[in-house]
Amino acid sequence: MGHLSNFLLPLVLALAPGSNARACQPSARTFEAENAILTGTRVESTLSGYTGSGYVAGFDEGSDKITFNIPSSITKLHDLSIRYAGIYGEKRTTIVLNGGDNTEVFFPATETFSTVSAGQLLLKEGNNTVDIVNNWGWYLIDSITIKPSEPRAPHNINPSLNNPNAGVEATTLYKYLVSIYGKKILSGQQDLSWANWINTQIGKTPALVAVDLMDYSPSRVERGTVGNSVEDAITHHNNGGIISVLWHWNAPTGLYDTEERRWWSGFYTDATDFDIAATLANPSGANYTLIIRDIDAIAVQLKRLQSAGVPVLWRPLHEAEGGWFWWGAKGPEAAKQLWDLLYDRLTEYHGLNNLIWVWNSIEPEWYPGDSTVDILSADVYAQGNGPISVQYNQLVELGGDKKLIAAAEVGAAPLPDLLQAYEAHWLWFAVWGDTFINNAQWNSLEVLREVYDHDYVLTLDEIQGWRNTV
Ligand SMILES: *[C@@H]1O[C@H](CO)[C@@H](O)[C@H](O)[C@H]1NC(C)=O
Ligand SMILES: *[C@@H]1O[C@H](CO)[C@@H](O)[C@H](O)[C@H]1NC(C)=O
Ligand SMILES: [Ca+2]
Repeated sequence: MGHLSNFLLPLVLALAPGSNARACQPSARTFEAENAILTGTRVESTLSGYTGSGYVAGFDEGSDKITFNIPSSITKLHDLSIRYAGIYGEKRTTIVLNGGDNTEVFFPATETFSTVSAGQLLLKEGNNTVDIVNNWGWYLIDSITIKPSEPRAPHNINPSLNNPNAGVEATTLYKYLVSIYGKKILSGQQDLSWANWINTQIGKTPALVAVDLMDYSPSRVERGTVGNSVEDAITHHNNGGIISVLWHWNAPTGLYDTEERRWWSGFYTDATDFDIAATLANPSGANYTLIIRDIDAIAVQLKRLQSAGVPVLWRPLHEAEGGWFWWGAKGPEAAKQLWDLLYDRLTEYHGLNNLIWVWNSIEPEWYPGDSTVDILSADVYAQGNGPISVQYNQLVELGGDKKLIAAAEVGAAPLPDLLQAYEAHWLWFAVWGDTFINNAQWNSLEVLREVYDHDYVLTLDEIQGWRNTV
């Protein structure tokens, strides 16, 4: 995990799938802001180009908002767009549905009124409220338009892995994953000990366990760490489970190791002056040699998994675009170059054919490219057990809907009814350990039971036999 952003509040939505499915729905409906309920905001008409009789301004305090009342004849997903003017530069607003579900919408700077697509809203049957709440403020709102969402088009997932020499374990796992994609989600948990904790609490075990190779990083081993996550991975594999591996790569050198920035924080940008861009620019330098040394050390661990017959959903260089880890600190070019180096060294030089390569950033400029990425993913820390559909849809776009998509780290397990309503077809979710999984603010036991007992969610007992996929 890395940086946290939590702006989602708990949401409670009554869902009646399929009810009145044939009832007549209007197509697009526009609601003028100046006719809505205004709280701390006011109608103006100085800037021309608005529709109706004006627009709403005056977003300058935290509680300032516009409330739209929106009736719906059925429970249905809708696309929301907002007509606004961002004449004071780029801004953000918060959209609140029925007093609960919260999403943030970005408003690019504009000189005139223009329309931005603002994600989806699951309107319930009856009356709904949609609030536009201040957030960064200083924007002008003309109107909103909602329209029933089209059903998601069929996915077009690549039938095979990029590595032509991928072993039978990896290719079988990939075929299995493709076969369930869009139909089910794999339950997952960071760390075997927390997967066992879930079993103790609710009697079900996650299908997927994610482990960290952090303590095998040479700059930690030098200081006495002893990794045990490979053993944990083999244990879960032998129980019929699926394994994902990430690597909090402690910088090979340049650790500050001060009171505030200890050596064991050495994967954070602010705990090291190690410069990945300068290192990659000088392949004959000593620091480049250290990078190779570290990759080779991690290859030893991945080979132990290969020897044990464990295919690995391999997710190195996670959250690169956040910049809080040193591999992302020097921008997208260095991160992509390091990804390519890892791919070549592990695949070609070390002959690791048990790896399925999972990329973990959303922004297009960070994407290393289709030929070295098998699966796309994102890490999302937002409370409320929502479907995180905004990030899902961004990843569909990033991969042209040809790549499987995973919620590789979440703070809150997504509620299956919402995943289905939003058609957010995450292949798996994995909740981070400790203060996330064992914390009712993020995941109450009631929610965990609902998730783990749901038909849409695959648990360890339900995936036995995946190795027989043909
Ligand atoms: C919806 O709101 C209208 C008034 O705006 C009210 O007459 C109606 O009863 C409400 N319907 C429901 C289902 O609450
Ligand atoms: C290698 O990295 C360390 C730590 O950032 C730095 O102090 C050193 O100057 C680098 N060496 C070279 C040759 O660039
Ligand atoms: Ca208007």
